[in-house]
Parts: sequence; C-alpha cells; structure tokens
Amino acid sequence: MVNKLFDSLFKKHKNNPDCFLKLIDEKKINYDEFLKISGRFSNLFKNLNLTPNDRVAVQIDKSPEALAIYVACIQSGLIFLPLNPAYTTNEISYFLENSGAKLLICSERNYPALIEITTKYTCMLETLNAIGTGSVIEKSKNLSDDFTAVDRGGNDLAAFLYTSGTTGRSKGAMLTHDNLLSNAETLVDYWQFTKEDTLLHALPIFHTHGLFVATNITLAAGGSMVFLPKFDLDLVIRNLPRSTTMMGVPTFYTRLLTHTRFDKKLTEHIRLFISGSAPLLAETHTQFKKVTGHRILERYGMTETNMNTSNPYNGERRAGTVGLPLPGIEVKITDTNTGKALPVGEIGELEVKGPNVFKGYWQMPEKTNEELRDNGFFITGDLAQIDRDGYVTIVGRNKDLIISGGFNIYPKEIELLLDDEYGVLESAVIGIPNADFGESVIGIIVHKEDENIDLKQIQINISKSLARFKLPRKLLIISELPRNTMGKVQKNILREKFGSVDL
Ligand code: MCA
Ligand code: AMP
Repeated sequence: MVNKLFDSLFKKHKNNPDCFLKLIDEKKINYDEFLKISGRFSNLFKNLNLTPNDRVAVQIDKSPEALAIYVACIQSGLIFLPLNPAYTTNEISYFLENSGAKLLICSERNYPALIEITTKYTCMLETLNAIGTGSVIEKSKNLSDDFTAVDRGGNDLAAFLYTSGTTGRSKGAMLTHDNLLSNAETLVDYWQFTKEDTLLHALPIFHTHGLFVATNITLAAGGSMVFLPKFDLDLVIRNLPRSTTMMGVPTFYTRLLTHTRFDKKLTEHIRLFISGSAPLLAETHTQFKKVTGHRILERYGMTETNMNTSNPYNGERRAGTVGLPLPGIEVKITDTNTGKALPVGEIGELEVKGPNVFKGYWQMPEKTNEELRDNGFFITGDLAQIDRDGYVTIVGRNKDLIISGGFNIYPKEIELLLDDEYGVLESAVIGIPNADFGESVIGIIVHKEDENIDLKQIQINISKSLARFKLPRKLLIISELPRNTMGKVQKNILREKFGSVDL
C-alpha cells in the first residue's frame, strides 16, 4: 500500500518518541502518541462507513486533536475540508451543499445550530471540543490506534480549501497529495528546517499558512511546534524563548513591536521569522530589524498554490518584495488583456506554474478554465513586477479582495447582501488602511430615495450571514457611486475619498 502524503510526512514518525507538540500547560505530545490519536480517528471514520474521496468538513477550535483529524483524513484517503470557526450557519450551509461533505465535525456549542442543516444535506454530524472532548473522542477511545493507510497516489485529492471569488461564491480549491508534499519538501530545504527546530505556532489551522506551511514543514523536518490556541500577544511573548522559528501574518509582527518586552534578548533563540498571507510593510521589516536584529523573511503564496516565492534564507531579504521563485516553480508577468509575457521590470499579472499548483475548483470547470491555463500556468490575480535579479514585488491586485489580519474578504459577497437590504439602491465595499489589520472593511451605500434606511438594522441583518471578521466596520451613505465610462464602480476613487474615515 502506498499513500503519498501519509508515507512521506507521517508514517516515518510511527514509534518516534520525539516531541511533536508543546502545549501551553507544559504538556507535550510526542510523534508516536499523536499518530495513535489519528489512528483511532481513522478507525472511527471507517466505522462511520466513510470511503476514499468522501469530504470531511471540520469547523472546530484549534487543538492537537483537531490537527489529528487532518492526519486521519489523509491516512484514510478522505478529503479534508477545514472551515473557520467564525463562519455562520448560513456560510456552513453553503460549504456542505457545495462540497457534498459526508461528515461535519463541529464544537459541541454549535451542534444545535448545525444539526438542522446536516440533516438537510444527509451529512453526519460529530463533535470535537478544544479541550479534547466530544463525540469523536468518545466513539474512538476504545478503537485500535493502528490503521493501515489507504492507497493514494500523488494526483489524488488531499484537501479542499474554500476561497472566494469576484462573483461572491466560494470555490473549493482541490489540492492533491503532490501539491502539498512538493511544497513542504521544497520549503524545508529552502528555509533550512531541521529536527532541532521548534516552531512557534499561533496561526489558525483552517488555512494554508497554519495548516500546510507550518505543520507540514515541521512534520517533514521532524521538529516540534509550540502549539498555541491562537495569537495572544502575551502568550507569544512568553513562548518566544522556547522557540527557534516563528511564522505569522503581518499583524503578528506589528503587534509584537508594540509590546514593551519585545526586544533583541527575547528573540535571541529565534533563527527565523517568516511573514506571509498579506503584504508586510517595508517599514515593519525595517523596524523589526532595528528592534531585534532579525530580518523577517517574507514569502508569497495562495490557497490554490501553497507557496510560490520566498526571500532567500542566506541571501538578501529585500523589504517590500516577496523574493524569488521557489525551486521548481516558474513565475512570469503577463499583460492583463492579452496574456502575453511582459519584459523585466514591467507591471502585469503574476502567473505561476509548478507541482504546487492545484487541480482546479470543485465542480466549477468554467472557473477553473478562467484561472488555470492549458499550459499549466495559474493566473493569480495579483499585479506584480520582477526585477533583474528575479525578485518579485506584489504591487496591487487585479481582483477585488480585502485582506484583513490575514483573512481574505471578498467585497462582492458583502455587496450582494447589502443590495438586498431595505432602502439600499446599490453598494460598494472597500478596504481602507488599518494599522493593526492592514486593511479594514467599510461599506458605502446609495440610498433608495423612496425607502427609509436604518444602517444599524442593516448591520444586524447581514451579520446573520457573515462571519464577524467580514462585517463592515462602518456603513456610509453617498448620493452615487463613481463609475467609469464602462459603468464599472471606481473603487480607487472611493478608497481615496474614504481611506481615512474614523472607524
Ligand atoms: C478577528 N477579528 C477580525 C480579524 N480577526 N476582524 C478583522 N480581521 C481579522 N483578521 C475580529 C473578531 O471577529 C472579533 O470581532 C474581534 O476581531 C476580536 O476577535 P479575536 O479573535 O480576539 O481577534 P484577534 O485574536 O485579535 O485576531 C486577530 C488575528 C487573527 C490574530 C490577526 O485574525 C489571525 O490569527 N489571523 C491570521 C489569519 C491567517 O492565518 N491567514 C492565513 C490565510 P467582534 O469584536 O466584532 O466579535 S492562508 C493565506 O492567506 C495564503 C495561502 C498564504 O499566503 O499564507
Ligand atoms: P488566499 O489564498 O485566499 O489566502 O490569499 C492569497 C492572496 O493573499 C494572494 O493572491 C495575495 O493577494 C495575498 N498575499 C499572500 N501573501 C502575500 C504577501 N507576502 N504579500 C502580498 N500579498 C500576499
């Protein structure tokens, strides 16, 4: 039996007594213990009659057991589908319907709200809580921890990660065993991870960054992780001295810089700080260097591709750039209209190709064709330029996207909801600069003259369908939206006009 990802990242750790997870209560879980948890979960999945390629959706809080669910899915040939705990029942309903998931695992607190929709979609519902309790634990505690991994080749699917689009509908990016494995192996070498490394892990595990980049690298290298439930500034400060590396979104680094205890001494054990998921301001890079002596290594990736480019480990880390293409990955800049390659230094659309590039969007062939070319290049929607030395700089986006604290928010999804509200003629949602989150969401509304409008009520109404991090921090009314000659809303004008409103 061969299971590409499991054999390479997990199986080798069977009987490995080395520490894998260091928890906040000083508890430690070694590799062998961790694999036994996932072995029991795999046997539970078998008892639940799940078969290869079935989708397992999880909306659970971060915990060692939550991570073991990911491993059990890979071991069982199931497709892992992680979801943000902040999503509302409406949002979850869409993911279940679209993915056809056979099982949803949620926290006990959400069970009453979710049972109705899982019944509707004939999806099983089990529970798992952050403290390691729930039906998944109860039902698996007496099962064998031994499980022979299901046969899976490199081209088989390992995970669906949903990412939104300009239409406002989330798309399930299908990632294969090879996509995940190739990237993990490349990054271990590129960033020189070894079994001596302890990664400070404060990221969520429902996105590429905390799940695949951080976890798969640690597993590939055989190192350990200080596994924090979330990014809590004091907790991170306390745990830095027992770590050798840290990964984070830019908000982590700007918050660290505000802490009085954060200095050179506190970070002397760290060999590498890595940033991604959103632009790291050059001034943050510079200030971090001043305070700690460390040059944050910025890299660039996407849900559809994992990591594409990175500043070098040994060479020059250039602030404001996302570095060089990773080994085995091609990048090019193309004209947004013609798709033709542009000369060095010119700004255009960034396209990437390599073993990291996903297989397409689940049951959306037309979307896949729009973004994935026949020649294997994926059109990222990011505007970039590449200099003579090969360094890539992201200069903007050819897609309507807001990134707040590393979470992606698609304006269209919010505009569709606002437009349905009483008193709203039309709306535009934009991101404006925010020192903590990078960007924050605001909604701009044109009022229907013959209807009353109640902005507070609108916020309440849309909050039923939107995770809180997506909610506009402010709603404003204007008389009309600026449009170009083609009738397209000119969001750049709105960003200029409202970029500094008080939130
Ligand atoms: C929380 N809130 C937010 C955000 N996070 N609002 C806007 N943007 C956010 N990112 C809101 C909550 O809804 C809540 O609102 C209030 O802030 C407090 O919530 P809390 O959870 O306490 O917030 P926090 O702990 O301060 O969280 C901020 C955070 C977190 C630590 C920056 O958002 C985070 O961990 N971000 C990382 C995201 C990430 O991993 N991205 C990787 C994507 P209310 O008070 O109204 O209830 S992977 C990716 O992008 C690609 C592939 C890549 O390259 O990596
Ligand atoms: P997602 O795959 O949906 O999480 O988001 C990927 C998007 O995040 C990319 O297309 C970029 O727009 C943005 N992104 C990720 N890393 C960086 C970075 N280092 N600098 C600038 N933008 C980034």
